[in-house]
Amino acid sequence: MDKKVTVIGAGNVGTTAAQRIVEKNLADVVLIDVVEGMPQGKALDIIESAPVEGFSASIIGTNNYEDTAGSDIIVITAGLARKPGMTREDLLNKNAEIIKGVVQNSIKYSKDAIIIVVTNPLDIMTQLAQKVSGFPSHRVIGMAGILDSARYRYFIAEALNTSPSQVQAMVLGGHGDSMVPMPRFSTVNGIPISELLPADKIEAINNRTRNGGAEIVALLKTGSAYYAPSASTVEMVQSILLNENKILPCSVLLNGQYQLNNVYCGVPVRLSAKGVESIIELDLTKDELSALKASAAIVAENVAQLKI
Ligand code: TXD
Repeated sequence: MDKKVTVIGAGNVGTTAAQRIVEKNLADVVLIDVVEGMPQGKALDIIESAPVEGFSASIIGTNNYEDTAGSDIIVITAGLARKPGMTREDLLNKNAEIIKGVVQNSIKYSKDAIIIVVTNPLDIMTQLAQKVSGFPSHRVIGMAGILDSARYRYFIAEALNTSPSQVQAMVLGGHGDSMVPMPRFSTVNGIPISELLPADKIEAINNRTRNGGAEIVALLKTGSAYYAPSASTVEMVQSILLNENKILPCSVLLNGQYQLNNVYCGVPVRLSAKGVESIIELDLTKDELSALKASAAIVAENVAQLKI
């Protein structure tokens, strides 16, 4: 392949994203983790499926950043999950340390890369990655909106007993309880969902979407979602590598758009080979705009608290 993607963190999301990238022949992949042997073992297991699956992209596992040199995209999934006794703030500072370290190590070898951050708390970690890297903000992007929108799309399809691929829907804002589902911009093959579903059902779907991550955690008990998160990450990787210019909700640095400044927040953007090709500013209602601003305010507060 003439493209190279580094995936940092060979856990559930990172490895599944790596697998999807090579199976689609999008790029050669380097999977890196601090745990010795684990990324090597997972990469070997994936490449041994190549004869059966029929892909020709390569994948290696490593603990050494030199192997990541010249990457076009760096996907960051490294992080810790909250452990018993750990406050949300402890987790925030612990993951901030990890993000700082992996950004500094990886950009040494890939100065022109586009960084996609997946680690939680998403918008805060993405803003930190941009600051630490010093990269222009169009090259540091967070993944969350595609996942939240995919869940929203699926729940709408389920309620209407129709194909999920027919449903287009949008969730904006930060990746957390304050995310903002946008029923006004949600359609089934062009038909607004308000024509197809009663208001109380739409509100119930909005709420289920906001709790989509927690619903999976409650079922899995040991870990969080990774199939839909990895698929969503790879949609970004593909739009960038193939210069598709897809319009996708991503966490990006806002400077003036939506009356917000110097804060990462989920909004629709066009993703091209350049990274963020452009930010799309929708004409929001007063309520939609205030929900988006409230969501961004939580991100800004947390960024200000970071001990980095
Ligand atoms: O929508 C979204 N953005 C998200 C975010 C959707 C799903 C998961 N989301 C977050 O992604 C989740 O809350 C975590 O912060 C990350 C990764 O989730 P995953 O489920 O993959 O976590 P794992 O399986 O625990 O994997 C994390 C890996 C693990 O192998 C660690 O050894 C590794 O990260 N790790 C590191 N790798 C490299 N370098 C350093 N410093 C490091 N520290 C930990």
